[in-house]
Amino acid sequence: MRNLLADLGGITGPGHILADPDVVAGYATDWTRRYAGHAACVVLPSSTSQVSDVVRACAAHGAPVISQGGNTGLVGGSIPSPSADEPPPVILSTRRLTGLGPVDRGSGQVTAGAGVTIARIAADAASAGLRYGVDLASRDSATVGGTIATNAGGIHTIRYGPTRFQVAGLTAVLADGSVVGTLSGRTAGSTGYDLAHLLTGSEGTLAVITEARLQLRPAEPPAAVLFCGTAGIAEAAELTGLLKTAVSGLLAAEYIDAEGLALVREMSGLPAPFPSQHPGYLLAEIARTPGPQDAADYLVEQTARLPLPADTAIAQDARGIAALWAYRERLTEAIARAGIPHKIDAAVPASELGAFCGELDGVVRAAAGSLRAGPESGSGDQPRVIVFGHVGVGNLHVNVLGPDPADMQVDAAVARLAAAHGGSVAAEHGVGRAKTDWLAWTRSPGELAAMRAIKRALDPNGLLNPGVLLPPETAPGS
Ligand code: 2HG
Ligand code: ZN
Repeated sequence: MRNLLADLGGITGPGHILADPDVVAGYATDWTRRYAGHAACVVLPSSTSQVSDVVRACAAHGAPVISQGGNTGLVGGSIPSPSADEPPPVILSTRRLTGLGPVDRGSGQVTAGAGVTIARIAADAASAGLRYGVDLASRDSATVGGTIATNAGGIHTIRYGPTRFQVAGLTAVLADGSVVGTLSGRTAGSTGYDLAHLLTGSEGTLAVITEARLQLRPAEPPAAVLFCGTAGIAEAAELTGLLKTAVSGLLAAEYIDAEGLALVREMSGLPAPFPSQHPGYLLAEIARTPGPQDAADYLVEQTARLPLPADTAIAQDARGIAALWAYRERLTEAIARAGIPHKIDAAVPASELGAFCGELDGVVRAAAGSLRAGPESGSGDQPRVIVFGHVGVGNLHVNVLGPDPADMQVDAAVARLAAAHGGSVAAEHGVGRAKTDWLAWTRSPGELAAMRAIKRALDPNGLLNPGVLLPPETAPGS
């Protein structure tokens, strides 16, 4: 191990190898504090060529490489395994890969290092009169590399699609240290397998992404945000469907259930949005469309035909818009302050959202029944179930406070329920370490075999993020 650290120090300079156990523990523990592992050290290369040398050195020492961006993941995908592996893995942090090229106004593209934050890309795009299509509450820490590795979605997926839709090219280092990819941003040309899109969503298991060419979008400032009190997720989904066809620029459609609103208000002191409470709330953001009308006329005209609930607040100025977004944006932080949550990021078809949420409480209670309650239980030691997320694309975040964070029964039960409703056990957060055992509920045996074949071909020694995304292979005959 001493040789490994010396070899890595020879590549990056010894100042960029972190081996102090307390410092390493910070990188080896995720944002939720639910996943933690062991690592030999953290290495911070500053270029693609240094990443290549680091991967080669780790391969020579047989040390697994765990790539990590801003460490904002929620499923343990950039956290080493908790078992005391021999040899211990190396966390390859991309935080020093912060190069950001000029926005190319002709193509509307920009080249960014894997360690550039989403907030920085957004600011850079805005200064060129453009916007980056991926935005999420963790924008100040989440990185280009991490969001590509997980194919992150965020609040504007309904408008621009997930990260995959923004990737016009990338550079990555494979397990043997070779560098692949292109940053030309060329969109025409079909010459076989598309590595950029194969690596998007591969969660660090096939390569270490070092740079990306990102497609930016025209700036679409919001004209208004609607905040509606609804009878629950089914009504919120129905309203979203109506909005999708009635307004031309639906930028976001987000859901918060009553428990989520109560918690965010409890933790942040935000005022109640309406005098009476509702089972759920829909936040819809609508873009200003080009044309002579001002925002108010536009909104009146576009929404006049819609059966909006009586309790609908409409904000049209920046301050009012930010005040309504605060209920949604501060939710994850509010939950984290209340305890260590079970987080299940699932996708469910729009037509099944009502049924899924209708069964959710019962399923959670049944699964939690046999568990020791943690200190964050709801009243009467019942688990506290919070549902929110990107209703416009059927991506819900189920958070459960109360049951022992180390136990996965509640998580598995919710994931199974999503799969039973034709959904996916993972949506924008990825599979990570948390969900590998459930992949077969969503992917067919043929698909899993193809995924394994790709992994074996690109990373025959299982060097990159072992234990993430794919479940461990069962030995023949076992
Ligand atoms: C969001 O949509 C993030 O705010 C985090 O994906 C979700 O905290 C969560 O469960
Ligand atoms: Zn989300």
